[in-house]
Amino acid sequence: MTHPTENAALPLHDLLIPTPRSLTAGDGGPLVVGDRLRLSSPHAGLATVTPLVVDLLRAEGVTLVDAEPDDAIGPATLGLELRPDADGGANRTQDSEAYALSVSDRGISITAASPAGIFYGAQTLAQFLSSGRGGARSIPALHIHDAPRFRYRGAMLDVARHFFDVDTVKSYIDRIALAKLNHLHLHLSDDQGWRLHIDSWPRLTERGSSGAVGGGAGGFYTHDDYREIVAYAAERFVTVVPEIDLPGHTHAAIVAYPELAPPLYAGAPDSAERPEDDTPAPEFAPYGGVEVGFSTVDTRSDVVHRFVADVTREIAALTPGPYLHLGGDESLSTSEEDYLDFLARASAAASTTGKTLVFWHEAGASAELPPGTIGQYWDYLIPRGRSADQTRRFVENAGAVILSPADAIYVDMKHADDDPLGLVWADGPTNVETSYSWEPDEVIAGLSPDAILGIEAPLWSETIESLADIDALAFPRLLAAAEIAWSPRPSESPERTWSSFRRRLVGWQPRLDALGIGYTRAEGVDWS
Ligand code: TNX
Repeated sequence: MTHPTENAALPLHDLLIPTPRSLTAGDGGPLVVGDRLRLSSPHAGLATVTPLVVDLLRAEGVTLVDAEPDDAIGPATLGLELRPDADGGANRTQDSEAYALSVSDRGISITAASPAGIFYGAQTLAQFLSSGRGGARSIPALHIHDAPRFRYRGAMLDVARHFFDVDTVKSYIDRIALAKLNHLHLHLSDDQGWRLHIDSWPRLTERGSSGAVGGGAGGFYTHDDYREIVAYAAERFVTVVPEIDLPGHTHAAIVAYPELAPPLYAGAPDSAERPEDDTPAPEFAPYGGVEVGFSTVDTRSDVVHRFVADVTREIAALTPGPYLHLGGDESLSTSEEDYLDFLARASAAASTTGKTLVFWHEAGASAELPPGTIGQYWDYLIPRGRSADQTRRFVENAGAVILSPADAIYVDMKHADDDPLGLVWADGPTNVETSYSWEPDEVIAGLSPDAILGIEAPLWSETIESLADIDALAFPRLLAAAEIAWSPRPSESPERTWSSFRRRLVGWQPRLDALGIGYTRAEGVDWS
């Protein structure tokens, strides 16, 4: 077997993250790929995905040219084929994302039941091609059958603590799509800023968006900005999950509309006088710190519930995806009684939008969430306190769970003590091995595997302000999360080991470099 030219020592598997369900050698010699491939993509259903495949391969130095029937000699052919029965070797519900990739000395074919599968097959092909960037590369004859383990493979970006503009969010979407992730959760509101314009409550962005951690510039998305993000994501098979965090993490909304605050709201730490009484509504200063748990809306007031109904209605109308995330975490200034009362009323109103609601796991304390509500677990790999009970409640209520164990895949944790970026509260620093070496089925005792919708790697932005900062914290750990989300369980795949993964990260290094992704050279990996 001949190996790709510039990585002669690398076995084929070592170029692939996430590792596929199956990869076997094919018959015959290798395929030598120069700087061109002839594209055959006859199916009308591939019209939107084909340009993305062209872009992906162009980034690896390969130009796709149109197949011409009489062009007998010339570059080999890349055939893209939609076939409804293509199942990627796995007979499961997420088969619409499955694909088969075959390479022989005559050419390459990617077959899938859906455009998403074609896209993932092309992502895998791009990983093979990147090994021989700049020269001829030879790919051994092979067959891959691949399909994801989880339907929900997420990344979260906090655009509230620091704001990231549309182009930066698009770049993050490109990155998550590279790793076959398919959901982008946008944390759109927090104490420091409200980041999505709402027509019915315009001061949310007029007044509530101007701050950021450290007194930074702030910013917000217009409806058109948000639609542009959603559309860009959708083209890459990424569903946007918008989050408005309630009833805590609401100081920016209160800056905009003081009447949302409870009568004795004290304001943010070190930034407001405690008002003497509740009339007239006091003005509150924006908050640029990083403390959590000080804010709450006035949970039983009609104004607040009108606000919740208006905001959720507008966001739902702008969002084609099925989910609407309403936070519910760290409501430390809301009494348990008020919290439960608020959740019941707010979730009932929000569910009239038709969206499936998502909450952080604390909301599982409520017995009155709409059936089917999703819980996002953010406690540790070994649950503490009530977190596992609260998480199981979502499943008992006909819902499911997204796992974001903070001590494993909170990619806002420092990589190492001397990392200039990141936090440490979740048992950090968090090295790549820790991000990689955990099993979703084992986090919450008593959950059936079917109850796990998927996993998500959150990136909170207290310490980051730019795409370079995003890359430095997210990479390489986002790739660890992506492999857990996509690849088979370790018991079903010989490549699902830390020693294989750390080798494969080195195989990805030229690719990350060439794509301009500024990963951290984290400890535990033999970076070249
Ligand atoms: C906890 S996790 C938070 C966020 C912080 C994050 C920092 C969760 C639901 N809430 O408010 O930004 O820690 O890591």
